Amino acid sequence: MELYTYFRSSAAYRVRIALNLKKITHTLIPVNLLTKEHQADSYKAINGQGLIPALKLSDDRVITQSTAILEYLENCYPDIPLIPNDPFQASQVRSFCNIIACDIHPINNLRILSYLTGDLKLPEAEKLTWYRRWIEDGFDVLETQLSSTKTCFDDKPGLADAYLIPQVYNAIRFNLDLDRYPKISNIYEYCNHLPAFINAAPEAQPDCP
Ligand SMILES: N[C@@H](CCC(=O)N[C@@H](CS)C(=O)NCC(=O)O)C(=O)O
Repeated sequence: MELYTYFRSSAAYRVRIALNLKKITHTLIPVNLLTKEHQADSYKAINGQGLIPALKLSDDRVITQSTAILEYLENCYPDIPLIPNDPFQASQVRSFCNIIACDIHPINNLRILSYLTGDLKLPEAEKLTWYRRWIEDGFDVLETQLSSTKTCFDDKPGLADAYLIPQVYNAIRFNLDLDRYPKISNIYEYCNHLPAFINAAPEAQPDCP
């Protein structure tokens, strides 16, 4: 299968982590967000929304939206599960992931930030205030949902870690003070020593300048 990716796309970063954790053979196809390759007709033929990531299966069928891609991988590659079997525990993992996928990430996305500084002409400093505001809002709650385990829900990496680590990476990039989030910080530190996370990191990607 082929993953359409961009090294700094946190939605693609989630999928890269899951593919690595599940040991699924795949090829990375970089799409450059800065040169707007994602808005070209050739990419929109793959993902009509013009967003990263998209997963092309070996029979050329395509899945868009990282959450749908991750659900597909969980269903079709169950040997290394990323969510617990127990329905209630699984719901807690999905709830954690959705805080990131639905309530933090979409309002801090590239096109939202470009709209703030472009169309609305907000100064750069206000854009950063916006960015940090919504991460802090989510992280304040995520921190309370964690125990002192090595990873989010256990001592074994899973779906919640695949969502959390890219979001923390972005938070650090935008100079968020992580001292307020000791559990999140410890999990970030731990996961970033695991090969699946090291190989999925932006700096390890073929399109990282
Ligand atoms: N909900 C989508 C979000 C995808 C998304 O927003 N991707 C970003 C990169 S992380 C993107 O392509 N941004 C391009 C833009 O904002 O113009 C998913 O989870 O796949």
